[in-house]
Amino acid sequence: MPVHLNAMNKQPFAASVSVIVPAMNEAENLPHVFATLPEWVDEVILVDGNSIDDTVAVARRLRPDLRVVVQSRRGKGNALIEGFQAARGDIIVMIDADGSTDGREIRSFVATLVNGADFAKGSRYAPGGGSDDLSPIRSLGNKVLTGLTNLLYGTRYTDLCYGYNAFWARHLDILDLDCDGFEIETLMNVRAAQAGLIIREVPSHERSRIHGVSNLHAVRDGWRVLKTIMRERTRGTAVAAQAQVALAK
Ligand SMILES: Nc1nc2c(ncn2[C@@H]2O[C@H](COP(=O)(O)OP(=O)(O)OP(=O)(O)O)[C@@H](O)[C@H]2O)c(=O)[nH]1
Ligand SMILES: [Mg+2]
Repeated sequence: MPVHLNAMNKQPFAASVSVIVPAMNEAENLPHVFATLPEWVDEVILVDGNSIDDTVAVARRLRPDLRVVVQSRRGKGNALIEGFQAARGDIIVMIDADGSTDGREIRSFVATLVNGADFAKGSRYAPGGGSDDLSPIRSLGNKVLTGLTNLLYGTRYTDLCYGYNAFWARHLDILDLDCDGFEIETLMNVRAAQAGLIIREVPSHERSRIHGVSNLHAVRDGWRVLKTIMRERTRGTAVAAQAQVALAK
């Protein structure tokens, strides 16, 4: 039986919060990232992608209470899914380890959930959001993929491919995540919509990665995202029916 966290001391919200941080060779960035995490988060789980630098040692030094999961396969999607499975909080927040996502924004994500949303989706294009990091090619690709998703799924997303999101852990079963790569956010977004979850966008400002190089390849990963958008349509009806039953419970 899973162990659940009680929302602990200092928590401004009546829900416990797990922060999942996928990290592959991010030792130099972790001090910056962990410094932005609110003191009231209940647990931080680092999912290591078999880093060949000091990622795990640095992370443990910075946060003795850290939980470390070593992913079983490769890719950010696999890392996040295994981190989600290990989480014990009521709310799961996913952030990057490269310094591009600001932990101080966790408060708005959690507030959005506590105020009634099932899924709080970060957006760099919502009023108040922004990016120092999006190249013109990535921005164009993201806009096209976001538009296609909105057309096919009836959503009103402004930013499909963004890795800063939060959701109630109880929805993990409905999301039923099963992918390995950077298409993970797309998969979450389309499945959340198909399941009829209440989705609210949260403005977020993305900064540039501080040290190191990106693991994302625009064409390869854009193609994986596109395939996910097209493939998931056929899954829709069955999932929607299942989800309605689960949500009604
Ligand atoms: N555990 C694990 N983490 C990964 C893997 N691939 C990427 N990550 C992490 O996922 C986060 C996002 O990956 P990035 O390489 O920064 O991709 P990106 O943010 O799209 O690219 P940039 O904007 O250039 O930084 C970072 O914290 C990475 O360390 C992986 O295979 N395993
Ligand atoms: Mg990044």
